Amino acid sequence: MVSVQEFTGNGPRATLGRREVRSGQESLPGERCLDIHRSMVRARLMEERMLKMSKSGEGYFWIGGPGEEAFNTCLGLQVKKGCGPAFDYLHLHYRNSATLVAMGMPVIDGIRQMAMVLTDPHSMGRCFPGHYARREWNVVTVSSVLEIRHTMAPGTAHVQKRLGGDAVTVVVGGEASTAEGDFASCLVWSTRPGQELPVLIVVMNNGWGVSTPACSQHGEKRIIDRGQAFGIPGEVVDGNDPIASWHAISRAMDHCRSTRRPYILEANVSRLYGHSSSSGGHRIQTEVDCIGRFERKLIQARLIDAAGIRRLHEEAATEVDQAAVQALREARPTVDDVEKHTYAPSPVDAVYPGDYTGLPG
Ligand SMILES: Cc1ncc(C[n+]2csc(CCOP(=O)(O)OP(=O)(O)O)c2C)c(N)n1
Repeated sequence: MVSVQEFTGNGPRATLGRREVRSGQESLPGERCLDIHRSMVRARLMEERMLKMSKSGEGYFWIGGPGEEAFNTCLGLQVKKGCGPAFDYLHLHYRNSATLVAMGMPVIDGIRQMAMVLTDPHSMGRCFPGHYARREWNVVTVSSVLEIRHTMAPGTAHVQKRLGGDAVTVVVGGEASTAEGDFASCLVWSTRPGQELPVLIVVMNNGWGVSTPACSQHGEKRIIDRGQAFGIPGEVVDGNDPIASWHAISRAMDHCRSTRRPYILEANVSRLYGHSSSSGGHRIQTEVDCIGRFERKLIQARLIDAAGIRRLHEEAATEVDQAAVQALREARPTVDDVEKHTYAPSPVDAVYPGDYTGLPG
């Protein structure tokens, strides 16, 4: 970890780290801001390396989260991480890489999925990039089929509610996908009278569904307004602002943890490289870059200087380059691996192992 002192020479991290960085009425301690910033940079450089791999033939299709790092990092840092219903369940979107990095995923694991190698812990190299699955952290497999996670989320939340405690279920999707009926199912199932569920429904609003602008599709002013009919409170936050995002996530999680009821959080974010490699994967210069904006704030607060920021980017670039070199040397899945870990073993297998011929009619 690079320290504040190393960046600025202005004094020990303990002193500078206590300095608050403000955004409007809200603030965060300097030390927290530096940790968020470093995690955002590592996630961004990991994604940019993966995008490069898609163009150089070291991988194929790319889709991911550049432009969502501010919100997604703050989400990952506030998750109650662990395995089983006493911990938070995460039903994530394919743009949640910064959440995984903030939770402690080594960047090489994201790159391994891009490189389609057997060591990819999420899918053994068999899924698209950004399609994470971590059983030990309750990260439910990301599906390319939009919004089906919204019908699964009430299931994990139901178990959490039955168990007691304060764990919540977080489900994330884009604003365009909220047009799917599964989003409505999530609202209905999270609010059945007497059986309300601790689901934090996060809508990442980047203003686009592939190439269709949101303004041509939504009669409602804000996605969160759809929660009104169900009595679900909500909030819209500037997802490009890590300080505002941190506090909005904290309020939303507190609500779900303490009331055991749902909440909708809509984060306005950028889509920095378009939809995916299929739409070119070119940098969109007109979109706000949450990292550049946060860095100007950190410099202004004298927590870091331009040289320190440059060094941090260089370190992250070296880390992801080395990860790509390593990942590309690793073995790929074979035909025999195609179906592995797709289905849990059936109880029937214990009785008739590998032979179903003796099964009763
Ligand atoms: C059920 C389903 N319908 C359509 C698609 C094709 N598709 C993939 S991404 C996407 C747009 C999603 O937009 P949004 O929900 O706003 O998320 P974003 O990609 O902008 O983050 C579509 C239509 C799909 N994957 N699954």
